[in-house]
Amino acid sequence: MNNKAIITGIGGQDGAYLANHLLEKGYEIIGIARRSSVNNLLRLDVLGIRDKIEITYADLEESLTIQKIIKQHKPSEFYNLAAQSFVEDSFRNPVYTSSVNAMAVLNILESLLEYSPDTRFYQASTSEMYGKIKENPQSEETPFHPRSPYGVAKLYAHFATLNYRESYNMHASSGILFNHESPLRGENFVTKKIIKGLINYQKQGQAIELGNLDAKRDWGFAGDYVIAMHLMLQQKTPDDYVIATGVTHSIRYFAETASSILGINLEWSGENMEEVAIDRATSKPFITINPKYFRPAEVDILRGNPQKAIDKLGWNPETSLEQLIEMMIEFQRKDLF
Ligand code: NAP
Ligand code: G4F
Repeated sequence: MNNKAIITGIGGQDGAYLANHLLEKGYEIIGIARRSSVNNLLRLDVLGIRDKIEITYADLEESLTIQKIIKQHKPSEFYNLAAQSFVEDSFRNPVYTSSVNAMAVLNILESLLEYSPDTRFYQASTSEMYGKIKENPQSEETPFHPRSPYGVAKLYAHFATLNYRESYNMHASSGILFNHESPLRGENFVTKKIIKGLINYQKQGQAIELGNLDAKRDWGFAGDYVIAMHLMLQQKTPDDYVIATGVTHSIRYFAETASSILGINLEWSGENMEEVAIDRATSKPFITINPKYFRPAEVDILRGNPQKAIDKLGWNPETSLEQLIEMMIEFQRKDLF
């Protein structure tokens, strides 16, 4: 079989890192992106790989176009990374989020079954599906209880993937990925927002507004996680895998660590919505709380157990949170993205 991969969401954080990884392995890559009036392929430019990828423009909701692309290319591997990926926004746009994150995935599976049944399929599942967690840490066996329209839609796609595997013997796998970040992370997500905000504070003195500081996440590096996606599709049999570091930290800890690396001497003061982070050097608040960033239902804590991926895929999380923060800060100082 030829090494040809279709990647949806090619312009996103994971799409860019995965494309880079597969190009290094000699793959031909067809990237699906949606048309935009701004440059939504900037990450490919930053990694210097844009001209090595064949870009095809299609919205994931345009089911017939997606079908035609599959029929035309019959790829050896299909990675479905496109999604409305911002949990907070899914509360404002639940129907759209379900259309892209759930129904469009069903269309891809149907199209593959009809026109390219030997294609190996990867679905970008998520730790958000655990939501109100039933055990800690979470593994492939942990029951799901999503807490957002995003999580609910992703759970549908997760089980659709499982169902096509069981019903039609398709090589369809889901990676249950815990939060993964990088210098190329979207600026709405809390890690990038904090790092960009702190650097901006040092330059211009403008404070950052955040929401729930006490939620905890298991954060890894996106560059490590795309390696696991590829490994899943090289296995003889398809399966589901948790990809995580096994370590969890609060948003508060993330802000403290990033501040410390940047040389900002942080002191918390006040409580609840009145809590602020004070810069000891100036006595000014540089982090404040805005209730608008709280979600109608929160995922309080996530911590994954990646043992199955370690044992079966030979995968390992290589980057600590502290290394990740340093990498993000170093990149952000260049102000490229
Ligand atoms: P991301 O940076 O937000 O990228 C998502 C990509 O999907 C973007 O290129 C976006 O295009 C595209 N997209 C959105 N709606 C689309 C539509 N209707 N039609 C076509 N393309 C569309 O997300 P990411 O962090 O790379 O995540 C990749 C996947 O993994 C997503 O499915 C996400 O839900 C899932 N996931 C992420 C994490 C994480 O921590 N990063 C963890 C678990 C699972 P535009 O640039 O034009 O918006
Ligand atoms: O960075 P976040 O927006 O990521 P979230 O909601 O965990 O979702 C990310 O990870 C999922 C995997 O678990 C992916 F499936 C999903 O696509 C996405 O990549 O928020 C992390 C935490 C939340 O608890 C949120 O309430 O940070 C808290 N938070 C506090 N203040 C904030 C803020 N989040 C954002 N985005 N902005 C804030 O100001």
